[in-house]
Amino acid sequence: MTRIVLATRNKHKIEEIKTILSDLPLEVLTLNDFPHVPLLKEEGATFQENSLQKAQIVFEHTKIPALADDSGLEVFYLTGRPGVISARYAGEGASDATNNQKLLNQMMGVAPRRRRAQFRAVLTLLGDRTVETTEGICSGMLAESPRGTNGFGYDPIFLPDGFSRTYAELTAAEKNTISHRAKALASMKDVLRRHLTGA
Ligand code: ITT
Repeated sequence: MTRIVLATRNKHKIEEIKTILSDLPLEVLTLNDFPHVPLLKEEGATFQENSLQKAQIVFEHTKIPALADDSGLEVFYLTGRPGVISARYAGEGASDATNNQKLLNQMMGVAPRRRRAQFRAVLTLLGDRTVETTEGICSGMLAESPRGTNGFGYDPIFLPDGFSRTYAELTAAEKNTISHRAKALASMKDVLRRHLTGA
């Protein structure tokens, strides 16, 4: 069976990606299978750069096609922040709760119509003769306070369009139908199917 390795150490991403790819005839490995791969640095200015960098490090060390995800939340009122620094918005090693609180504090008193935000995920598949990128966006708005316990990151404060519940109040199956990651993966699955059939 064809193998790929997920170039992420985020266990929530791993769970979402594995679930969404589960109907393809692929063996999906993770960095847990390759403990010698160094920590993935993220120094790029864009999701694309970071996604490619992560895939490159993992492909270099494993020689197995690598699938990387770089993602984050973009708030229009904050001209796209936290964006590429979503994971460390309140500082290196900050918890999800601290990042959420920093963002909510910055948005305190901002009217609902100015709370538009979007999640973006950029995926890169890198192999011997392959470099493919796909992107997914999920639009919505920032909640006033955290709600829900599912998921991770900014899930408790993001209300996707068409829902009165936050990402963290959706079931995993619901989130995996509408999320930024699900959309990027839908396009990536077309790429993977082409590779699997040699087309
Ligand atoms: P890897 O680099 O190992 O993949 P990471 O968590 O550091 O893991 P990123 O640099 O791509 O990944 O940062 C993504 C951050 O954006 C993540 O830590 C969350 O804070 C946020 N994020 C991305 N997707 C999310 C989602 O589906 N739900 C909530 N927050 C998300």
